[in-house]
Amino acid sequence: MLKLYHAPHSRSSRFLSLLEELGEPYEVEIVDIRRPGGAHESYRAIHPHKKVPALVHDGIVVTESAAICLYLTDAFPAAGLGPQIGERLRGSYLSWLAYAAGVIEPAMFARSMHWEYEPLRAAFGKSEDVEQYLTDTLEDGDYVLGDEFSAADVLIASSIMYGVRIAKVLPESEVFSAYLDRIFARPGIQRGFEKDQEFAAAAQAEQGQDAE
Ligand SMILES: N[C@@H](CCC(=O)N[C@@H](CS)C(=O)NCC(=O)O)C(=O)O
Repeated sequence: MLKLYHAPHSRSSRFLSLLEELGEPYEVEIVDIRRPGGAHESYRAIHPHKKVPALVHDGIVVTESAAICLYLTDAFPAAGLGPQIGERLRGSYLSWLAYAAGVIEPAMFARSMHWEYEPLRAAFGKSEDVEQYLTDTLEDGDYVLGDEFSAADVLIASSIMYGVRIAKVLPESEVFSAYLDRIFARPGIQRGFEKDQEFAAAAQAEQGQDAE
């Protein structure tokens, strides 16, 4: 059985979508990351930084979004959500997963903080280069792997969505908008969104009850 440790409207939300795309049964445990002091200390046994997402599968704990994507698509290859070892696009797939976590996320954060970029000191890329690379890639293909949707798109689309619509560190370009429309039109992604809304509403209702 798969269990997702999740907080509504957070980086774990995209895993509701990925799990829905995967079509495997899963359960969800809500982690209250927003309480003062963060998640309960007992959650550190699952995640070393008390963050979400975390996934447990048959007693194995997997943390870090890119690793969870890879774990799921390797564990359930029949879903066809990630190229397998030996397949032509495997290298690109791994590169995009690592790029999402190791380059896009820090580069966009650096941009939002107006950090001055020092190429010889920072291991991640310059945000202008990230923006250009994403634009060029998505001009050339519908997905980061070209014609093939994969779990990497779940990460990349959520970063672009956050960058464009929330942090406003990426432009609302035609290429980004069309890509987001394409990804968010997928039924599994939609179901994940709806489930996240339900979890958010339930958490809010619980908080309201606690306040009474
Ligand atoms: N590198 C982690 C980041 C996860 C992360 O930043 N999660 C945030 C929610 S969006 C969190 O749980 N924050 C709670 C905290 O830091 O106490 C990943 O990609 O999975």
